[in-house]
Amino acid sequence: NVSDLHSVKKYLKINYVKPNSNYTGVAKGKNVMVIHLESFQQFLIGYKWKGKEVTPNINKLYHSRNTLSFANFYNQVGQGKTSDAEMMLENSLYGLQSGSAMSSYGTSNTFESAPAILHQQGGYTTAVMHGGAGSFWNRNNAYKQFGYQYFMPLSYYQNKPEYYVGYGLKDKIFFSQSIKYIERLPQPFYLKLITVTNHYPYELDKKNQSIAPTDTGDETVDGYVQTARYLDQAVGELLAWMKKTGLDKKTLLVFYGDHYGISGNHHKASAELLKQDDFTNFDNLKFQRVPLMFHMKGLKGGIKQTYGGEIDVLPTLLNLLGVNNKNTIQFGHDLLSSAAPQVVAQRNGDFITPKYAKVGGTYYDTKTGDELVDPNPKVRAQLVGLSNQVTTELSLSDRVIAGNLLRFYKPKWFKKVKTQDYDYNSEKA
Ligand code: GP9
Ligand code: MN
Repeated sequence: NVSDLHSVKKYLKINYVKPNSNYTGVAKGKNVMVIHLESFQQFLIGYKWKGKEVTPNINKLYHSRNTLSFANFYNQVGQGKTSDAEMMLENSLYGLQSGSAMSSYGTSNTFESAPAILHQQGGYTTAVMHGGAGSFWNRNNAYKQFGYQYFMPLSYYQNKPEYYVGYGLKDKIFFSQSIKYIERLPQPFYLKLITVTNHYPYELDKKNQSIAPTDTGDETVDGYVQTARYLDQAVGELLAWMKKTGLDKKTLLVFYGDHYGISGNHHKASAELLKQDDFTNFDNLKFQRVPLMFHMKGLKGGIKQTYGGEIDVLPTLLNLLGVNNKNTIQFGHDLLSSAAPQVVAQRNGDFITPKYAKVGGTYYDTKTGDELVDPNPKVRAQLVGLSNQVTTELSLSDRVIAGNLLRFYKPKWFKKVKTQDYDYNSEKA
């Protein structure tokens, strides 16, 4: 009910962080292209197998002086996987403890999402393209509530058996067929391209394999570098096209990994990949790091050590675009702000900060990875404080979604989305 909304507003007001004004509006009016890197973990960046970089194109982007890269950026998804990542990026609201928020609440909830905000405040055309079924994760409904004007799922693409693997079109084919749609989007646009080839179980036809599988002997792990390499090449092709057409000069690119590729059930193989003797639960928490990169001609880049997560992408993006980010119901913070809180929640209540981490019932020293055995009372109080803060934040976000609280929130700067304005439900996929 409405009083829940007041609690949320109060919490967000107390925890508000002013964005970094040096970056406010540096990408104003640019197109925004969000490239969803399926199951792409941070450890892949710079990773070499048999002496070769697995992802040379993404590595180059990561180190470019025109890229803001984040070395300690964590995925924060739960069971909703990709859809939780999307929920966080579009709304700065967490996914749910169980199930998928987009599936359970995407059809009927009110949202104040990135596409609607950018359309209303920046005149953006908004679209999602994905070479998989439109109904997966309830996208065909949820995107309407998010205010996406266009959604091009698989039914908009030419499909053949050799084009497709796993959940959708192979990334190179998906990107190359997306071009004709991208070219027709009125600018500035806010466009999300969702890749899918680098998805468990990491299958790829021989012809597209350009690096040997790893040799841990864990079958569901060893193909990961091959599909990651393929995704990297697809990104390379997309960037080359953007350069050729000049679109790169007018566009802010946002790259993010949605969640792990190698789950916590593969400690032995993970240790081998990282050339470590063992792989602890703390290592597995650090394994949740994924890339976040903002790339644009002229952007003052650098590799940032700030700890953050998917919840923080929208506030960071809105600041770069110079779009209002006050009085919003968003749980994240501008990652470029020197006051960013750097407390990164995991959906299960675990967390990591530059100093401390929690996995299950165990606390760790983030710097050393050592368990904190018998911390002194002062540290103990800090740990409990952090733990409570994380739980509070998650449960307040849950209340926003489960209580559909945004229907009560009517800020001056936002007009409610009318889903009947959008018609892409007719797609047959
Ligand atoms: C399918 C895709 C996969 O459309 O986005 O979702 P995931 O299994 O990674 O959650
Ligand atoms: Mn995914």
